[in-house]
Amino acid sequence: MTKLPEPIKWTPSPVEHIKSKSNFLRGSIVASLADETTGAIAADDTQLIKFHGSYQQTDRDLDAERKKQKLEPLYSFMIRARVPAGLATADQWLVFDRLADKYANGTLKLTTRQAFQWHGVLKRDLKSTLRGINATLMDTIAACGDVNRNVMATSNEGLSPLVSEVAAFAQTISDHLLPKTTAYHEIWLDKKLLTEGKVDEEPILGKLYLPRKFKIALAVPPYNDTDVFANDLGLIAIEEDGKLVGFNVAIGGGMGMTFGNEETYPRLADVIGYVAKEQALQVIEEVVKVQRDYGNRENRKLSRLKYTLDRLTTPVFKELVETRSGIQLEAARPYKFEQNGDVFGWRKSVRNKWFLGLFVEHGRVRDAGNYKLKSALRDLARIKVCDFRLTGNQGLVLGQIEEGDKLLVEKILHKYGVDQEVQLSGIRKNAIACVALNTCSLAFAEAERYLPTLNTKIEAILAELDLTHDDILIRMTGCPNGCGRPFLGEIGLVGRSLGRYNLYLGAGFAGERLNTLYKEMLDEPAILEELSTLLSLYAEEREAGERFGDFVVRAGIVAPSQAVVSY
Ligand code: SRM
Ligand code: SF4
Repeated sequence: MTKLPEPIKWTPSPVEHIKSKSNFLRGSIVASLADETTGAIAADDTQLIKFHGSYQQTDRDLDAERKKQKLEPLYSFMIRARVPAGLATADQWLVFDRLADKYANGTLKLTTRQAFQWHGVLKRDLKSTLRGINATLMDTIAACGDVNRNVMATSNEGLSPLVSEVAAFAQTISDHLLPKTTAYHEIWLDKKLLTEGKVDEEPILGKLYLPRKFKIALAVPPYNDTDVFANDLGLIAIEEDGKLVGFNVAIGGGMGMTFGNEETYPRLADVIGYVAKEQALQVIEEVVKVQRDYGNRENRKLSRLKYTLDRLTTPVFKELVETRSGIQLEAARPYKFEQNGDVFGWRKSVRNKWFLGLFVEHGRVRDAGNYKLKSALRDLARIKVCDFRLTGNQGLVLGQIEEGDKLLVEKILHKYGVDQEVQLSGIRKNAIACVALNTCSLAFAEAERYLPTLNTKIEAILAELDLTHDDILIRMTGCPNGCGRPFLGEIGLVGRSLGRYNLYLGAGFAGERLNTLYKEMLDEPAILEELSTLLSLYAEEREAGERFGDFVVRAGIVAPSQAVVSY
């Protein structure tokens, strides 16, 4: 056996210092909340509050004007709930809908990791909003920060008999890896008694928590709708005779990169082996602990597991996990993914309940003109005919519907103009756009507010080529951090500056091959011109059943990029 490496002693980054002196994530958040002289919180607390599920933001549309008027920026907070496997009840939906109106900007945002977000909450309303969420027995702990984030899993039980067990396991993982500090309950829920005479401990995450965010997703083949290979740790459900027996384990995925920094890159996870379901939690915990001990704590740009993996090499990382857990992974079992987008329309589960996959453009739940999605979903929640399952593609599945209620569901959707019969183009229903402006502090360009308009223009091109109903994956983000997983788009548009995007092409349709940079700094006319040429070629020269992403690679328009590998 080779000698395994020792962890490196890093010079701690500023964020490591903040965590270290925070007394298990308390910092001065209580004092910050009480300070009425500003809408902001103290600088160190802006790092710590992420662990509690919130980000301080400004309204970027107003930043310049307020600066001119010598006003402080319009500070507000984004709140993110932790929703393992994206499962929410009708009662939770109703409360969340009300919180959006009462304290936030009137919309609910369904994220690319199956979570809820509220934007625009003022400091004075933070506590009430968090308490409102907690009153529904959902919380926001570890939805952000250097911890294990929301655990994703396929939520549409109409897709496979394995889905409910896999989703329940996602909840188990989420609970197991949660921070143990009682800071959250003290600060937001006033539960002081919890800490009396008790010292906080973090047996898994450690006193300094993880070096960086950590993400886990589970997928049930043939559906890769959680983009399992974009995660630090991916688990692919393996079945035998219709029963879940275990998981293939994939490590080292991540989308984020920084323009101009060659050391950073998007990366797909490597499949390192198979583990039986009874031993899976132990292996998961050990992967987290290896990253905790070996991850870079000096340079946050290089601290995700993917960089730890490439520094140590995959075989060494795997050996560390096996040696420390005492569990040998078996050879990865065969599996096949067919798609990573959502499945729309009605599906029946093995328990004879119906599930309706619903399109929600970029996850924004609101009423717009005659399309009153927010009202429709509120009505459905009121009469409790379904539960609400968020997908990993900013979509929604209405779940557990009785046969006799199907018509009623359709009638309510129709009443509010949310008809499922509406013929969405293949490009629109598969499109993902991150939040970007006006709330994201890191955005260089628009995404959610712009992609719908751009798609309308692309739809005109597609219509001429008779490609309207071809499924094509387009993904846009306002910067290269990758929140909409743009490097897994057959067409990826990544914001460089206002109105300018890098165009990436050629990802696989099932999330198993990254795309490749094709052209830089394109404005809208240039994007449309490029896509018009490429889509025309595709319409003329594609082979039967060939996907757009595969075509551009086969035709030599772009070189193939990294694909999933097995060790
Ligand atoms: Fe993200 C940071 C929004 C999924 C990679 N992400 C942010 C912040 C919090 C900006 C910030 O740090 O100030 C964005 C808040 C915008 C806003 O106003 O809401 C933000 N990320 C989102 C969401 C809401 C996008 C969406 O439109 O759905 C997604 C929330 C997920 C959730 O519920 O937890 C979201 N972010 C992702 C994903 C996709 C995924 O996880 O499958 C990624 C790529 C995968 C990955 O992590 O590698 C992603 N977000 C990032 C990064 C880059 C991390 C990196 O390793 O380089 C940042 C920046 C950072 O961490 O420094 C970031
Ligand atoms: Fe913000 Fe960039 Fe993430 Fe979009 S990809 S939400 S612009 S950090």
